[in-house]
Amino acid sequence: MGKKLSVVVPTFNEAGNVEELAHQVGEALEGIDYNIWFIDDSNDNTPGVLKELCDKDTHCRYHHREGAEQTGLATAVIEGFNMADGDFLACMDADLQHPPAILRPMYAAMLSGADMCIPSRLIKGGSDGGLNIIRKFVSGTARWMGKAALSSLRKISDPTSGLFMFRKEMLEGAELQPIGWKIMVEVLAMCEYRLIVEIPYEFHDRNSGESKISKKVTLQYIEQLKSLRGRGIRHDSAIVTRWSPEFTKSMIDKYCPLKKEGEDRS
Ligand SMILES: Nc1nc2c(ncn2[C@@H]2O[C@H](COP(=O)(O)OP(=O)(O)O)[C@@H](O)[C@H]2O)c(=O)[nH]1
Ligand SMILES: [Mg+2]
Repeated sequence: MGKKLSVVVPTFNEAGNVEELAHQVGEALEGIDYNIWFIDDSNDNTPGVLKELCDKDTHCRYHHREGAEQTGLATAVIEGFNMADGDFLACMDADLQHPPAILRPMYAAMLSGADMCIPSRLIKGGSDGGLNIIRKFVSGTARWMGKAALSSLRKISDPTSGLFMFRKEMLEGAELQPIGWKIMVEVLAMCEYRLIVEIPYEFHDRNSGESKISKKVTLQYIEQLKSLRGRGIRHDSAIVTRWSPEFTKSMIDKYCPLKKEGEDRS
């Protein structure tokens, strides 16, 4: 499986999550060439925990932005995308709300020829169980606003989450402006692509620590949508295909099968 995957993980005070995340990502990507890039703006002991983790797990790298001019989720993710060396780049939250096991079917989707893979909570086999009723309403409103503002989002069932994978070349020539939190919306509006694959996943409760979402984020999202209406490119001919849970399994078997117990791993 020759293509390298870099998983970019933005972190803000996630000391209780990063080790478990790295462990689960390692299990999910067994046999696949991968690394994890933590881009950290924490003001607690997370940098120390990340240093220890990176010292013992050679798949892990971290970049702590102490007193950086640029902080915030979107700038962190874009910085990670620019630093990472994978052929495919993924973005994933640190708090295990995005189950790391989903990375393997996402990788299979990329090997099958997709330019981008977007897991969805909202198609058959998916669930947004990790959200309370208020967050479900906020999340639904954000999706509705995004689709109303930008035609590029209309065919995508779950365009506003922070979980996606894409070919690194898609960044060439694309001017991503890191406003706010919705970095996938920026990628969907600004990058060139032909084929997007959606696969179902179950969104979970946060493992440890607290959410950092704030009202400011909502205002930044509105600002971002307004700006993208002017900057965004058209994607009228892009194709979005949706994989069922069964088909997703068969594609893992075809493109990146897990080695069975006792099988030669060389
Ligand atoms: N580097 C960085 N990461 C952030 C920042 N704010 C949030 N994050 C990370 O972004 C991800 C999503 O944040 P979270 O608080 O879980 O948002 P929620 O899932 O919408 O409640 C988590 O991995 C956070 O640690 C930030 O300012 N800088
Ligand atoms: Mg979260």
